[in-house]
This record gives sequence, structure tokens and C-alpha cells, in this order.
Amino acid sequence: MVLTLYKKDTSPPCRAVLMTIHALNIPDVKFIDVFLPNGEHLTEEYVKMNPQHTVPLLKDDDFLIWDSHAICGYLVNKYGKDDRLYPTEPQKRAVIDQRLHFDSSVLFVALKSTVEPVIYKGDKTFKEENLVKIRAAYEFMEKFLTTPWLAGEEVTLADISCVSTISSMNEIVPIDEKVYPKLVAWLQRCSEQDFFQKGNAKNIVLFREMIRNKLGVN
Ligand SMILES: N[C@@H](CCC(=O)N[C@@H](CS)C(=O)NCC(=O)O)C(=O)O
Repeated sequence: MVLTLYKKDTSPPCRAVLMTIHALNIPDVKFIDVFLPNGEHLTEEYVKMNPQHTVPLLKDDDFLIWDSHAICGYLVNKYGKDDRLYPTEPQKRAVIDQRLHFDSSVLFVALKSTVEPVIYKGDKTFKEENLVKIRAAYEFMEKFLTTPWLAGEEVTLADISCVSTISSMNEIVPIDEKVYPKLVAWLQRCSEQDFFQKGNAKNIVLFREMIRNKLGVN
């Protein structure tokens, strides 16, 4: 098998895949950085592999798959020693899938609409109408967290996917422990995990620096 991940370290979906690779201890992955500001994701060669021209994109021999949630599920199904990160039991999996779709359709959408005008359009402040979406996302997360982990008693892909986005949001709207105590405790638990330290911690610093640089603050 030759596994290749096309990625950008500041990208939350890419960081979810990096964390999954570390959580599963998959060796010998080839990493290729895709520099979006230069349009490296819009070349004929890249669009042929991923017509949606997003990162992350995974290539496993000749098999191509994009979207971080689909990639993470594939990696557990194909390379996991067991199904712990993405259990096959129908109800456990349904809850995890709900959280993965929540990340796609609510968390990432809120983050993307907030940061894109700053990263790509030269805005020097975040728009309040977008910051409201981030706070609404925190509210939902606080309510979901009735167990130590986002989909129950064990850490799963739900935690990995959502923490990549939430830890990025935390750089924009710091999570207030008084308002969201369960969310802060969960973020802390996630950040103590080896996969977070290896796949997210240093890249969050890069994300922070990129945002500060674009905003023109130190
Ligand atoms: N739902 C997708 C989102 C991927 C995505 O939008 N990635 C951004 C970078 S964070 C991207 O590739 N943007 C370039 C584009 O959409 O052309 C996933 O989870 O992989």
C-alpha cells in the first residue's frame, strides 16, 4: 500500500485526518503540502484527482477519497486494529455519524464563513454575524456533552473531527469556561491525547499565527 495525504497544516479538516493517522499509528504515509493561496488545488492535475478541489485528499494506491470525515472513517475501517474509534454497532455509529455531519454542516461552515474573508479577502476584523455562529456552535457542543467524550464513554472520530474545528474556533472566540464548562473540560481532555499533541497542537499555533498575521496583530 502507498498512502498519500494531500494537506495543509493550518486546515482543520486536514488536522482531523492527521490526528486519525496518529491515533491509528499508520506508518509511512507520504504527505504532500498543497498551498491554496497559490492555487495549487486548482491545477488540472489536482482537480482530476478531486473535482471539489479541497484538502484533505487521500490516495491509497489508486483509490482517491476526499472529505476529512469520509477519509477518517475509511482509515479506521481499513487500517484500524479494531473499530474503537468508529464502532460498527449501529446506534454507536449513528451517534458518531451525527457528530461528524454536525462538524461538516454546522461547525466547519461557521468557522469557514468567519475566517475566509480575513484569510483570502483582506478583511482586518471578523464580522459579528459570523462570531454569533461560533457562539451558537459552542452552545450546541455544551448540550451534546453529557458524557466525557462527544459520542459516549470512549474517544471516537466524533471527538477528533469536532476538536480540530473547535480548537480553531477557540483561537477566534476564546471559549469562556464560566459559560461553557463542559466544552472547556472536553477540549482539555482532547488536548491531553497523544494524537492531539502529534496532529493538532503545533498546527494550531500555525493557524493562530496565520490569523494574527492576516489581522495585522502580534
Ligand atoms: N468538508 C470538507 C471541507 C474541506 C475544505 O473546505 N477544505 C478547505 C481548506 S480548510 C479547502 O480545501 N478549500 C479550498 C477550496 O474549497 O477550493 C472536509 O471535511 O474535508
